Amino acid sequence: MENQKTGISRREFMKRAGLTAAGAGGVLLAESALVRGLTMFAAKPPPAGQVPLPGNKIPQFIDPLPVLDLNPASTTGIPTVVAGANELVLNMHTFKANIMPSTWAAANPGYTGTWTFGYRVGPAAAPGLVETNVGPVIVASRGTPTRIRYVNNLEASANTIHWRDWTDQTLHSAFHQAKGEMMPIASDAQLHYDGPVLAVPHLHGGEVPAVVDGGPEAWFASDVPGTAPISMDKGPAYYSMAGAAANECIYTYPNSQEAAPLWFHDHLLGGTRLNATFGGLAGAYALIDPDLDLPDGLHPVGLQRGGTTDYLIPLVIQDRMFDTNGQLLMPNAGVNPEHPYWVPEFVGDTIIVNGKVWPYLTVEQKRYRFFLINGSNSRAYDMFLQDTASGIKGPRMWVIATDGGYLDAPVLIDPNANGQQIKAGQQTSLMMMPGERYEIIVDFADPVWRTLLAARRVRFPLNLTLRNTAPTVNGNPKASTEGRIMQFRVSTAAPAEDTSYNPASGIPLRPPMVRLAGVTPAKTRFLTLNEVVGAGGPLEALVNNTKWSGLRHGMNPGDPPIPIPGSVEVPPNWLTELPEEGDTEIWEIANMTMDSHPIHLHAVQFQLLSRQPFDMKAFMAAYDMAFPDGMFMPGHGPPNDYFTPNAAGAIGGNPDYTPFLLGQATPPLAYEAGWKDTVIMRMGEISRIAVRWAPQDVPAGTSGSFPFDPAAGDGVYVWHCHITDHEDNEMMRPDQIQPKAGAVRDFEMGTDF
Ligand SMILES: [Cu+2]
Repeated sequence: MENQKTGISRREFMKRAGLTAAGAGGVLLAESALVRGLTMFAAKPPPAGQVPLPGNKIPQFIDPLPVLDLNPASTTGIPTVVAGANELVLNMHTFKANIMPSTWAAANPGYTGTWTFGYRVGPAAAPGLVETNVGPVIVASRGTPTRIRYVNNLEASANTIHWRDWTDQTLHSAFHQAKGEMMPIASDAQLHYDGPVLAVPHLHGGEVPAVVDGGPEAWFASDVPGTAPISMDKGPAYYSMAGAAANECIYTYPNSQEAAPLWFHDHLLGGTRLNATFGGLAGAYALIDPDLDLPDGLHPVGLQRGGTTDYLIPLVIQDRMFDTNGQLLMPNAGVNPEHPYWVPEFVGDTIIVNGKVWPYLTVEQKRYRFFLINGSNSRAYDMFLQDTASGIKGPRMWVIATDGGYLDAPVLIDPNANGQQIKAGQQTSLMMMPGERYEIIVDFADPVWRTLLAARRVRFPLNLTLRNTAPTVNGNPKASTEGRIMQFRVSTAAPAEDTSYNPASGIPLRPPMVRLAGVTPAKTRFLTLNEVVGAGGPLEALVNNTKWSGLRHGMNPGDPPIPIPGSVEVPPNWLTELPEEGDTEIWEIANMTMDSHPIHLHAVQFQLLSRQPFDMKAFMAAYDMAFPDGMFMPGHGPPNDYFTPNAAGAIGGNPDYTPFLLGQATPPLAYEAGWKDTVIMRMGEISRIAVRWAPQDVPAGTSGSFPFDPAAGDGVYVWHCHITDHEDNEMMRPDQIQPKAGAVRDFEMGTDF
């Protein structure tokens, strides 16, 4: 019997699911990719007029990595802005960037840069050719709000960025909203979007009021018209402080949270994969805390050696495909007729870092601090360093910060750990799925590594490759292309003494963070990740089997859609996640898909408690049986009433999973055990997170409130999968924090934001 969710026989599916559920955590991703591969489709043609340039035809390690440049108008580095009291203007532009290697450009004289989207600093006209399209690094200080005027000047055409070819108007998206329709327009199904480019900026990881969160329906249109008019130039959740032009929004972020490596990127409904992760609208936001007492040698935005500061180096890691003209090429042949242009997971065969194809960075034999962002659509990176010539792995890496801020102490990643150490939990690589960030320190004079080099008589200078071994829907990465992220050229230069913070010392990075484990939750929600599969492959992905709108089919064909029972309408959607401000909730999320998903919650930082395998076959049988006709109904919401607790006391509308648990719950990896806003949830596992709807530094077990009304202006947040191809196709839900009565606020709507 064929399973309607997977399109393959249930027995076949469960055999593989059982295999992965029993496996160790580290191999799950690989096996899930293998399983996914079975449902994958044959290669489809590229967009009309573009010929793919295979990644293995692009030279590697030709040009230096762009690093941060304290000139906000820099065209060679990453423009960097220290935010203060003044309004910052960020223009969303379409422009040319020097993404392709200079040797390739020299051999292709017709190439004058790759058309891309990007954020640029200042109100000036679109820039000329720049080295990178990566958005500016904004350095903001805790306690000093950052006011940003975002200006949408984006344009797209066959002569510039081929963005229109990538749009799919069958998705629930801003594109039909711009035409005044709540739902996709049937007559547009085979057509690409032809109006002005729509966009909305989101501060990822930011603890900000919902109206300035830049959610998917808060979009606004460019002042550059398309070929067809639109009837709405703002989304239903658009908000701005007073004084914005029609193609602008003005947001002020409170910066009230703990120091953290945040980033900002576009979040357009049905278009995040096009605008942000593939198009280029993304940048780093380093929130520092001037009052945080850091250990000697650690600087808020880098490392300190005596009187010298070495600024941190952002590594925005993304994958791309290019055409033979060096222009962005996004495959747009859908796998199902229902979505003619949507691709379930974009995977590029070329890696870019900070907007440059396979760059290199020359380093001295000393410590460096890096700020890593996985800014890709769907690609995970599992990373370690390796000497290119000898194959010796290392140096070691130390993780000092997660998505939401500093860890209590550095966590070692040792690629040469032995079996016993690995069994004891030692990690040998750093895994990141889209949306995750980590800050790491690498000592290019690591004494342990130098011993290994000396034993093999390897001498400096030497070249290291930042390797990637994470599989994709296409299987394992090719070692010669996707298996390489960038190169580090370690020179013979070395300081007489490196007085910067040494992570190997184990000196704490901060006073111990608040820990939410053990707090009695006000509510436990048990929710699911679901995949709906059509004739040709994945059709859509869902959280808790619920559409973005919260609407499901009526009882009979032809009936209008109806909201999930008990849900609350915040137009134009119906919400089921309505946590009370100050409450600590446990969210238990069962991944019933054949994929890993990085699940991201807006508004707060949370903590991963554990992951535990469950018997998917048996659970799914019970789950399916709980639906009205004893059969899974895609998009129906959970099978039972959302708000009636199940046998284990959890709301969410799903049957108790307890009888189906397998094995032990495993704690988060040591480097994940800090504040996170995006965590990897694997197939066949229940991932448990503790979410407190309050600031991070409120003591555990107490309530607390935000300095702003989180629901001011009836604003909503979202929670979603950060595979942007998934979030663009229903794997996202709006939610709203119920403000605490009587909470003291000092950041007010209308004046402060
Ligand atoms: Cu996903």
